[in-house]
Amino acid sequence: MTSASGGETHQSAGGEVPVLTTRQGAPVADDQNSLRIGPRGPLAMEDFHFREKLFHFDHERIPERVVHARGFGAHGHFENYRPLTDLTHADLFQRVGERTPVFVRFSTVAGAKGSADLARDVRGFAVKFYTNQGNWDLVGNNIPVFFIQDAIKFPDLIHSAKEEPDSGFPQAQTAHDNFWDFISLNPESTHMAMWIMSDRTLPRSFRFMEGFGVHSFRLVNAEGRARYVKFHWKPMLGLQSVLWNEAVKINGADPDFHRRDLWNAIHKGQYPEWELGLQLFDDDFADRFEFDILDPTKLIPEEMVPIQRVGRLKLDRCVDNFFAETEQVAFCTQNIVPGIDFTNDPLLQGRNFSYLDTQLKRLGSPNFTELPINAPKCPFHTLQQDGHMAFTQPKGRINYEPNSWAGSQGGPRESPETGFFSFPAEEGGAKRRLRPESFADHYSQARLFFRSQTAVEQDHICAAFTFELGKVETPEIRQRMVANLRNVDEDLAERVCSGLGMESLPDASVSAVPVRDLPPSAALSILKNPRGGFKGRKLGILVSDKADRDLLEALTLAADDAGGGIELIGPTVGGIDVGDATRLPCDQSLAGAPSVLYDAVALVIEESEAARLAEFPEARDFVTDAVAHCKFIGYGDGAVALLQRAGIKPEMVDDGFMPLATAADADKFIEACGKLRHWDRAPK
Ligand code: HDE
Repeated sequence: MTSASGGETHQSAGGEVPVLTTRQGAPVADDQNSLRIGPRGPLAMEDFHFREKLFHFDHERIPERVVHARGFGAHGHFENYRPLTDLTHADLFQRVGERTPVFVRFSTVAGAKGSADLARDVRGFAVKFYTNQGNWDLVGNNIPVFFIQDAIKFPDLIHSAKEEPDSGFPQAQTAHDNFWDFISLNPESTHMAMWIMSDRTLPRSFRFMEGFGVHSFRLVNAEGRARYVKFHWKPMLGLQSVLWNEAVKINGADPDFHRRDLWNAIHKGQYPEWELGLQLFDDDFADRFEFDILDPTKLIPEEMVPIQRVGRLKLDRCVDNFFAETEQVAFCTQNIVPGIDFTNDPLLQGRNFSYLDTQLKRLGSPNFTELPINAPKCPFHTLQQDGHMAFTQPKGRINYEPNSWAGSQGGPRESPETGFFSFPAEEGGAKRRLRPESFADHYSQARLFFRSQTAVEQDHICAAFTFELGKVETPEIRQRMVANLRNVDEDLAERVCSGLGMESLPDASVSAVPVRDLPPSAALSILKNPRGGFKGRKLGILVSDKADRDLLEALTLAADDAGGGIELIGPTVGGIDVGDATRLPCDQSLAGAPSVLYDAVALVIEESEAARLAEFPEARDFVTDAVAHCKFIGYGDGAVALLQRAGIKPEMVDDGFMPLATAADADKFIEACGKLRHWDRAPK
């Protein structure tokens, strides 16, 4: 490294360090200074290195996705538990233990590429399987139903959810007039509205959420027999969400909370896994079922059609380059393989147009399929040619068929044996614009969802509606939404009505068909399905100088044994003095690590240091937030001064507070943390 006449830094190539070149390969002598006439004179136009560098920089951006712009991806594989030959001839499902490479991209829907991760929003869960018979894209969400019943309404839905066009805000939020105006005028959205106001839209991490293909698809076996299927992803670590108050604070403390979580987990070898579940049914069931299986605003309760778990998805490799992989990956619902087929779900049919179309806008050329992240990993041969950015260089004269040339000279040919055949469903009827009557029940499953939740979850739904509608400035929209909620559940409507300070409950809106009481489905609740255990979770330990080193080691060991991890949070990131020759380094400083970033917290602080720390608002917030968010709190003797100064009175110390002195206490504490939250503390 040298410093030149202007004091700028120069670092030179040599040994293993390659020479910097232009895109044309010409070596560059000086990358710090542009070519100029005289030391303080104008720049020379002939500076090809400067021009090329700026030109390329000016064109670095491509249009972000019109929806799902904010996302994060990783590589992995899918492994079969058993052959599914009876159900499908899809090559990827034929052999037990076979692994198919996958790329998965998780996303939020409404926010821009740079928006925060913890927006209250649906999460995308898009999986590209690179199978031996081509790419299969299962482009799903973390919610099993959708807002609308016809793809023609998608632009309206998304326009209403995104920033309002005049002001350009709010960003990544549905808490505004346009969105609730649209939802309240489209009763078909009510079921989805219940889901988005639930904790499902505040996942603790991508690793702790379910995925759903949403639509009914078909599986077709070698004999041509078809069954309907709904695809599910079940997280091996169980479901977990954060509280709204946490989400708001996480967005400030770490807007990359979800992508950092996935990146760190994979780098640490804690590879996230999901099981693929199939809900299989036939025409008989479809005819008997009280809703239309083509209606994407409806689900089939697991209690009615149980889920068969057929394989496991594991993500074990982060991308090398975010742009090349995560940004350029192009999922298309039309990417399907022999043995799997579409149904007439009108949303799916519309999506099959939109995804291919959008890739051309985003990636700029029909050759986006040649990008490494999008290209199949099996051999592929088409007669398509040319276009912007054609990277392959096909040989030979054949670009059409049929043709007269024999053998390989004649190029690729169709294959009736292995090729894709569409399921020969009989179709007919008058050509009309209409909504089928079988799609008309918009409230019964919304009620089913609400009544399947625990009291805590119902509280969160009521609070979310109250918050979101509280941001709506037009009283008529608030009233219309509450009128719709009366068809879902009277108690819900009353609570939202009173939360909004409305003078009286509006009349219930008119429902197209009578609303039914359906048996609750426990599978729809997060809290009724606890997985238990601290695996994959993180303990934040607030420490000070003279902290009990043995206790810290015991906590670290217990968290490790449970498959979780810890971070030490010190007054400074430089570390703490624990009486050894070397300082114990910390992972975070208190100012940058509020307790919202952790699943549970421990306070391992020496007494006099606790009194000193307690003077800092960050330390008091660390405690009061952990209490408010129903977290398990372990505390050593010394920490009592901080608890007191944070306003924790002795009568507030419930079973979620656990004294820590010995290694056995540490084990007991981590075991309790496996319950994730001490819900008894939640305000009633
Ligand atoms: Fe999408 N959706 N969508 N969507 N969607 C896109 O395609 C669209 C829908 C989903 O990580 C776009 O490549 C229409 C349902 C995910 O790259 C676009 C309709 C479900 C992703 C598009 C829907 C989804 C997208 C924008 C109504 C769950 C991100 C960028 C008929 C089953 C994929 C892009 C990724 C992305 C259109 C509804 C999931 C514009 C027209 C239902 C996970 O093509």
